Amino acid sequence: MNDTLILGDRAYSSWSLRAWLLFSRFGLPARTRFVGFLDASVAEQLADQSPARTVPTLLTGEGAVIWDSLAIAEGLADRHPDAGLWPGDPLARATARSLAAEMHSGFAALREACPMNLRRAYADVPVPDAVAADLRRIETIWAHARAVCGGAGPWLCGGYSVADAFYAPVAARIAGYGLAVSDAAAAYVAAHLADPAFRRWRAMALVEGPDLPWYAQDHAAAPWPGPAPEDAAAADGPSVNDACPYSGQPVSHYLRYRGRVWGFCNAFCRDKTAADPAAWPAFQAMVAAAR
Ligand SMILES: N[C@@H](CCC(=O)N[C@@H](CS)C(=O)NCC(=O)O)C(=O)O
Repeated sequence: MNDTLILGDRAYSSWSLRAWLLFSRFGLPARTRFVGFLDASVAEQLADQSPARTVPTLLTGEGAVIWDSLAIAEGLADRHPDAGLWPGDPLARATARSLAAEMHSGFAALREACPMNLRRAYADVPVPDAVAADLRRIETIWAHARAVCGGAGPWLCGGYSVADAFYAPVAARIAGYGLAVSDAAAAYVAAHLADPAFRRWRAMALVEGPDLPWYAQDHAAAPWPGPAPEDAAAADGPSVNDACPYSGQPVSHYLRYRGRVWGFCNAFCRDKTAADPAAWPAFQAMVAAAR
């Protein structure tokens, strides 16, 4: 379909994460282009794509500019009707749409007090009443969705849907700021932290892009509450493999993992893998095949 998805800094851009998850989770191809929040205003960096002025923005192969995350979700669902972005069942679909719409327009207190930062986690974070009210509302609507259409898996409306992509950054905030929620909500947060697509985005966020000073918080530091990554570290070659597991290009950068050295075509491919080796299916398939 020749789509280009324009995104912001991975560690901080919660709306970008939502749109990227839609492509990644539903196996939809797109080129990615990034704006840097330190470089200039997002609007200036998108001047060639007016009227877009925020990320994510999707440039479709058909020539449309879609400059809003919910419109991107609806556009993808229209153009990929068999991909399952929204649940097939009408009741579950209506519930998922309500959830995504409320996220898109709501939870201002939580978003203001706890901006997403995938590079940090905090303890003893004070919770103003307005943030507590947002959390209770989130628990209520998550519990409702799980009760009416949750099914056997961990997601809100049956299989992973747009609703889950929209709440992934909320889960990251609850986890990163150590916010107390019900056991059921905590289980849903944990499902996001363990989700390989979410972990791939976070692994890339950890290794690329500047720390933005205006997101710094005074809270005490805490360990990231998601699954601990396996050990892996930059190493010298040669490697078991000659071709990068992602690009197929000749290897030039190396990583020691499970006692062997693996090669990649550039530093970013190596470093994103080192940040969370289990999250990368192509790398894991290569390791498994080399046994
Ligand atoms: N309603 C938009 C919000 C997008 C948004 O606010 N994106 C932020 C980054 S997470 C942005 O581009 N901010 C730059 C600005 O507002 O100038 C959506 O759903 O996509």
